[in-house]
Amino acid sequence: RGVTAAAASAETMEAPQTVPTLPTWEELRQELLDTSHGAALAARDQRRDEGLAPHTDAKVRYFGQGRGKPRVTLYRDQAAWCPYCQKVWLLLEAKGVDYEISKVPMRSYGDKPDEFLQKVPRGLLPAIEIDGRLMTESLDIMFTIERVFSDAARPMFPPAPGPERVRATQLLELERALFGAWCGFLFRPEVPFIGGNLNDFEAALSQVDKELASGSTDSPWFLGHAHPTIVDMQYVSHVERMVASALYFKGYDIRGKFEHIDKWLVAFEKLPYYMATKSDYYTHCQDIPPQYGQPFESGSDEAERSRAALDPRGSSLPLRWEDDPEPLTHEQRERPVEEFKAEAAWALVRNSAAVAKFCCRAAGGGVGDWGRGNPTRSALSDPYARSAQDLVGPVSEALRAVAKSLVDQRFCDFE
Ligand SMILES: N[C@@H](CCC(=O)N[C@@H](CS)C(=O)NCC(=O)O)C(=O)O
Repeated sequence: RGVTAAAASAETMEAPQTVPTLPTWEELRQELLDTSHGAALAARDQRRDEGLAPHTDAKVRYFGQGRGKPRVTLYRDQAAWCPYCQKVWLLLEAKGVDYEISKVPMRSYGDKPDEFLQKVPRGLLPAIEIDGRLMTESLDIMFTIERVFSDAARPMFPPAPGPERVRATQLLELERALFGAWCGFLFRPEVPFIGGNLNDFEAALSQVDKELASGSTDSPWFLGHAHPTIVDMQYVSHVERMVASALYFKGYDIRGKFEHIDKWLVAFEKLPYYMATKSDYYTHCQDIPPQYGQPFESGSDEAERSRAALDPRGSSLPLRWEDDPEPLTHEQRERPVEEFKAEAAWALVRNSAAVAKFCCRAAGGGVGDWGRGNPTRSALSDPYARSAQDLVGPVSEALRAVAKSLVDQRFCDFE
């Protein structure tokens, strides 16, 4: 860009702009650390590395004083896209049970290591070890965690037989019905005029919304406690995916249509540990097809509009968050935009070598080989593609310019 600007100004006989010097990654790191946002991000990273903050990259989590090897190991998918892993992860966080994390790719994103397949021959995630005993099946895992680490003052499921337990059990059944209706809505062709798949999905959502409305007025949660329970966790990971996919593939706005579901999601969004597990709409819409199959896209105006607005290929700068169909959380709305820019720059600085290498895969060797002809393998994943080594240096330099622009408006304005 600097060279182009100099050439352009030579043609027009204007005084050439001074080409700003690009800082090194280390200089960028220091520059960020000298700001309050950067210092806060470094402190956050340190807490995460010590296991004291929820984060997708945390390798261990401690809630008490002890710093030894936790009794629990959670085997979770690498990219934090597996909804069944998310439920278990949320429960451990909500209960404050110390745990270690071992990441394993889902089959759509890579091959599972042999050590994991020896433990879990079918390869299913999540899996958990409690005191060295391994188990699978997310709901069984959640009930086992609740039993082994019971806390009578904060029950995660009604412990005694009675009406509350009956209702909690019925709510778990309703969740499976909602899941089935979502699958019908997304993965079966649309029925013209009758609206069959939509009607079933909408009826299930209405039922869920009614259940959320029927509880205590002080509590947004299904069972009326001050905290979310296993019932809420059982729902939220798939509702998160339903909200994103219904909008993107069908133009159907669940949060706009169902007030109590929306309030319940807002309550989740106030929990830092939920936010650490949450994904964004676009990511969900890309990670659903290799895992579940390709949804049927609606051609309605609403669907076309949502897709265009959510797909980054259609975006132009400056981004207008007010128009984004994915709502910001209350906490995100309160934060100044500089904080987000600093966070993005910090992420680039911390991971610069890996990001540059990743960017250069598209021009490298073996691109697309792994996923070719197999729709259950994500075409975007390509774990064995080799980066074009000769491009890593220039790409890294371009990324330094991006990072610098994020924290220095003057650099951004340079033409
Ligand atoms: N019923 C199981 C379902 C678990 C499941 O379907 N897990 C998926 C990921 S979301 C899986 O491990 N699939 C194999 C893979 O992708 O490698 C549970 O509740 O834990």
